[in-house]
Amino acid sequence: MSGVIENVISNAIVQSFSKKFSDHLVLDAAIVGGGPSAMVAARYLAEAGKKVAVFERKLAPGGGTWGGGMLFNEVVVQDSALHILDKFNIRHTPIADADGYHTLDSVEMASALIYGAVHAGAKIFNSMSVEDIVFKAGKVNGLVINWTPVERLGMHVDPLTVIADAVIDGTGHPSEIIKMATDKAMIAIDTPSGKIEGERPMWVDSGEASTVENTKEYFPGLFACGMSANNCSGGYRMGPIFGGMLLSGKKAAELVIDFLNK
Ligand code: 48H
Repeated sequence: MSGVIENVISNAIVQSFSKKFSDHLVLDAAIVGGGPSAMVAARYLAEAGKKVAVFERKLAPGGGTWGGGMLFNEVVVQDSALHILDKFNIRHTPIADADGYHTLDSVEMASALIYGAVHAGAKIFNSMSVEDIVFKAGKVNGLVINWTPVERLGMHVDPLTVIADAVIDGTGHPSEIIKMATDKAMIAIDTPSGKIEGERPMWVDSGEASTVENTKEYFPGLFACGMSANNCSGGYRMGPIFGGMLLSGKKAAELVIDFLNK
């Protein structure tokens, strides 16, 4: 009974997804987590002609963007990151009594970041969790992935792998990938202790600046952006202000482009 519409739909989805997935099993850059810093990094990498994919645990990418501040779905971005908002066509309004700061709709921001990354050529694989890294001959070579429902249900199902020249940890507060690298591959990362320093309490301006400073290559081929970078290097948190996340994503892409072009 092939050729009936029910079969045509199913077959088209299976074929189309299989092609997309197999075309992205070997990458220039693999990004873990689909938060705001990762979406910006993905777009800049794709625009530079790099083959890049994002693996996001949840059904909806966007990370902590959607909820704004305490579920009031607005966030704040400062002047220095407006050029990134403008690139993604995200509208913003100046805050009357805080020179240089702007509010914006967090749902518009999340959806525009995702759309911008995908339209630039990055592929997003949602509902996929990165459960391990590929670590060969002293180098991070890629990711070990599985379906999130498999992870959540604790099903005993072996994973698949994605090979990548560069890996970006965009997993937010827990720095999951760098933690795997330090715990399981027992590598020393580029921090004072050689380990994850741990996030510090709220200090908005310090946290915003250090998020960008701490966006770097922590081990050859292994980078961190956004809150993951802050956690690795012991930066302060900053609450619902997102300029640092956007600038961190851009910086991560620039570092990875340089690394790949060497
Ligand atoms: C697949 C994974 C895995 C995994 C996690 O936290 P995020 O929004 O990322 P950032 O760093 O770009 O943005 C941080 C910002 O949202 C924030 O929390 C701020 C500004 N906080 C300040 C404060 O003071 O609290 O997103 C990370 C994403 C999430 O969508 C996770 O589901 C995903 O990564 N993720 N995906 N495999 N192992 N771990």
